[in-house]
Amino acid sequence: MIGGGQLARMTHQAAIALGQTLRVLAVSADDPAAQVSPDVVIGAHTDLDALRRAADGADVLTFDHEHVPTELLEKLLADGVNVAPPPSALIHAQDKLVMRRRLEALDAPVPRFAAVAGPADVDAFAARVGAPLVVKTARGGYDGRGVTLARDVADARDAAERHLAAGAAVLVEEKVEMRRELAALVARSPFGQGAAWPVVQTVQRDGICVEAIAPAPNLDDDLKSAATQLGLRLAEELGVVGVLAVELFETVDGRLLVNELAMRPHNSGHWTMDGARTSQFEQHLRAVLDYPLGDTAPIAPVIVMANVLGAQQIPQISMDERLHHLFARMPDAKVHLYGKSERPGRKIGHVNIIGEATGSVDDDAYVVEVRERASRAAHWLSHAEWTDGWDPHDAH
Ligand code: AIR
Repeated sequence: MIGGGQLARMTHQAAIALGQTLRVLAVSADDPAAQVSPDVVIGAHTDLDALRRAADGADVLTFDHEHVPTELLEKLLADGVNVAPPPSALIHAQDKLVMRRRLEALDAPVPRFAAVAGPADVDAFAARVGAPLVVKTARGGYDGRGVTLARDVADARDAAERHLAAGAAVLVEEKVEMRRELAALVARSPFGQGAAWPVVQTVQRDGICVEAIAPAPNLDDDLKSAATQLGLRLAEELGVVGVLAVELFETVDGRLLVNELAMRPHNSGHWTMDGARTSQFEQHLRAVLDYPLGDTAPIAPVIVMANVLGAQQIPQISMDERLHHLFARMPDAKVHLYGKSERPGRKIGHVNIIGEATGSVDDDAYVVEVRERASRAAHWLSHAEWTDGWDPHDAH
């Protein structure tokens, strides 16, 4: 796996059960996956020699992020390396302009957009669509980086010029009026088998995913099947091998629009580790190894995942001690820590809470309760602070 972050770490965890060893190409021996895999190659994902060393003798090469240049992957393909997903698919997760154009050609719903070569393109688009606008770099952004919400045309023009001056390809999009964000997570094997987990709702703060609710509560049946079919169809048409995440907007007028694609395990699928019969990490391995895919059924009416994001002020008490307190209060919390240093806003772990079997995902009070428990646990782990003021010394 190219990249040694948390996604590689959790993929390695799944590989163990399948009798596989995940070799990782990591930047440093401290990377989350390098800490746990016995087979680590240190190097950069932009260095062909390092990629070749990592691929040597492997059954298949896959990714923990989408940043490996496709030119290098083409060279690996020419060497005979089994690259999954192949660069011809991966390009749609790397370049938002390529992705938007291809999806439009496939008649898949996307926000209105235009490529920007200069300020005149922003003006022309704004004249057609109006403000506010969203200016994005075509490549490189994740967790909200490279995305500017512009209130008016002047703002949008400034943002575009700034990105263009830095040498980036730029696009401008309508600001979609959305009800919420959803994600359709699917997997596809080279054999052509597809499998989909239930569509989830994701909650973002400052462009970073903080929570995922599986399945998405109160989702209209037609939208549910449209999102699932779209995920499976895109995986097929783009030739994806492995997990594909389709990030979606549900608009206020009840439509779906594709925001972004990711071709690897994805934050919106972390709930599957404890909440589905097959986790996304195992499924990604099954898919790239061309095994039959696993059962994607959820094991409870609702499962909520909350990210542990580094706090502004790192707490005095150690993570070990925080964990101790969390487990004392919430024995059912399923915790996944990534072995990362704490920095403000950085994804350092997540918590899954499995809802009681007697509940229903369309019962608002039940979902609110599970969400509160998940976010309270995650906040405790990052801040060493109980959001409800709970004090263990008062509890009997
Ligand atoms: N990642 C990659 N794209 C999106 C995400 N979340 C994961 C990968 C990558 C890690 O985040 O596992 O290696 C990088 O995290 P950080 O906090 O070091 O930037």
